[in-house]
Amino acid sequence: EAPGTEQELTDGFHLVIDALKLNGINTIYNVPGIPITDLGRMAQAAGIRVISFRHEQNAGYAAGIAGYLTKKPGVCLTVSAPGFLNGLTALAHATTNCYPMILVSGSSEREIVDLQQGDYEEMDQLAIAKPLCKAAYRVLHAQDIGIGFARAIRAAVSGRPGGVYLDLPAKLFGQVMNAEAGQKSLVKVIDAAPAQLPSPASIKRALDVLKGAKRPLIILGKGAAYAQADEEIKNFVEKSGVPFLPMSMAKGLLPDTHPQCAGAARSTVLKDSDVVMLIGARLNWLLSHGKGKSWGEAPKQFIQVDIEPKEMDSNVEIVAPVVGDIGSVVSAFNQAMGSSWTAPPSDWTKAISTKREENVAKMAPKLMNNKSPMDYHGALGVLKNVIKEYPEAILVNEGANTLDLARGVIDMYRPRKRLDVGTWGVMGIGMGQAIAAALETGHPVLAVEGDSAFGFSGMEVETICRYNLPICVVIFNNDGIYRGTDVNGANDDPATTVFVKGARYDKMMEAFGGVGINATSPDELKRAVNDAMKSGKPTLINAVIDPAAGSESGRIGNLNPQSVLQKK
Ligand code: OXT
Ligand code: ADP
Ligand code: MG
Repeated sequence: EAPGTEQELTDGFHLVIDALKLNGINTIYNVPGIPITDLGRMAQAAGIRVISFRHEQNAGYAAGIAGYLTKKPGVCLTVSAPGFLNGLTALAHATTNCYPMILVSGSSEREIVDLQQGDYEEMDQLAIAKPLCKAAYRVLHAQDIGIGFARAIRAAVSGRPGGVYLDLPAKLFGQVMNAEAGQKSLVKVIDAAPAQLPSPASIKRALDVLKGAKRPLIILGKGAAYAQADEEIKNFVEKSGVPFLPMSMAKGLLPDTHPQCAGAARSTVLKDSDVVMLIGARLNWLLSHGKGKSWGEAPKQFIQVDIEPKEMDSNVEIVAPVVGDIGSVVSAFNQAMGSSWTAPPSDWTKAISTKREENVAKMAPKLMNNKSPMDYHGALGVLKNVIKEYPEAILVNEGANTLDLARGVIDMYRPRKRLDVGTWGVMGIGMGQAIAAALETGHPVLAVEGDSAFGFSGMEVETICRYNLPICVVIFNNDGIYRGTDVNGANDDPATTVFVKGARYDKMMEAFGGVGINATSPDELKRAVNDAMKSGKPTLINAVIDPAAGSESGRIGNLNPQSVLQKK
């Protein structure tokens, strides 16, 4: 270049950062390394919050749940091949759960990868990611970074949200271009998740079916929580007078203590309802595919509200499909219902309250038991009261018995406060989700973890301490998976489902400067959790649970295949 004609330059690193900032993405969940270490440093210097994890899967689960909580794509940044693969489970999980997320991964050079010449961490990442996410893109030229991010953001949040893969080869970061042209190449995505209005005919059809019901039921799923149409949904449910059943992560959309909540009468409402309106919930395994024993004998009509047209008739006939975004659909319902809507017959609502009161009364004494070592109910009785006292706190929950019993016992009062294993029932979401929940919401987090579940992401307690996050992890330590009592009759190896007996997970937290407590009774547990909620200090409580207290696979033992040959 001739002297005196130097132009201002930018490069791939800076264009990536500028593209994120322009689109209001202010947090990156990552694990550094070649070729993205400097990208993280520069992003941090440019005011983006860069949260470094110990394993990419946890960073990915953090990004996914950040997307669920904010309706903006959560961004996870990983290194090539192994880092990418570690993040990929979380990307697939986000897609399965309809969480908007972008996995941005550095990759090695196309020329070498495509000839399979053995580059550093060589892998054809784009091809591998494609079947596991909603969309996958690669950017080869600095001037395409803006478009690449725009496509990724739009794909993640529009329609049914999901995971998107964005492949950035190492060479891209160092490519330079004219700074002004670079700025012009960036795209601020306009109306990334456009409203999708339902057709008036579908609204009328749905309300007509609901009106004709003698025993109606509304099932709220995590799509309804994601939609952030909390007031509209509450108005609709209350105006209709129809009992509602919240799916696990929809708990708290309306309080579990709401008079119309049928959570504690689940079997009854599934069996005996005649019309079921699904709002942001799929008829997958969690709802026994809408058929079979748990749905009873009586004929049933389904109404389904979903943004994804292909979801209709996926398992059973949907007599009134309503395709649209939940906010628009529910407000259309509210308008079309007018001021006079007849509540469902009172014999139906009374039958439900009776069942509900029965179940609640059956559970109440179990929650008071003060045994040591604790059983699940004794320990959960304490945690139920903690969430009642701190309804703003976010509950993260995984395990088998620890998951299923906590779901039933702990009432939720506010939307999007319960974050759990989701559609796959996956272990390992715990610490990643807890960290993102604390960072994205600023509220304290209570993570209730089976000892096995915790093990999948346990190293992130260091991350919790490093960022000094208000997270209280309670480990239900029953010495194993489902139970700690299995024995191996064949040789000296431990049984396949048990861990070191009497392990002290609290010491792990102390190793990094957090508070570690060993709690052997409900009273000790109560004191420790209350201290943690008050202080906001990173805390891990090893709650000693009777190893014999759990049951195989919690509440889904029926899904285990049986051997005809095995002698019992
Ligand atoms: O109406 P009825 O009478 O039927 O009563 C119902 C409600 O009405 C009533 N109820 C109430 N009563 C009173 N008061 C209140 N408030 C109340 N609320 C409800 O209670 C009953 C039950 O209600 P519920 O729970 O709503 O209904 P139900 O029938 O259970 O619902 C069905 C389902 C399917 C919707 C529900 O069960 C559900 O959502 N289940 C999710 C299950 C799940 O996802 N489990 C996780 C996977 S298990 C297994 O795969 C595990 N693994 C393997 C593995 C995994 N998962 N991932 C990876 C990456 N690798 C491996 C492993 C390793 S679990 C696991 C570790 C386990 O060990 P841990 O140490 O972590 O945990 P522990 O078991 O504690 O040791
Ligand atoms: P749950 O596990 O709670 O039953 P699912 O994950 O099975 O919930 O279902 C969530 C559903 O919500 C998905 O089918 C998804 O397409 C839908 N969904 C997500 N966001 C919206 C939205 N804003 N409007 C309408 N439907 C949505
Ligand atoms: Mg356990």
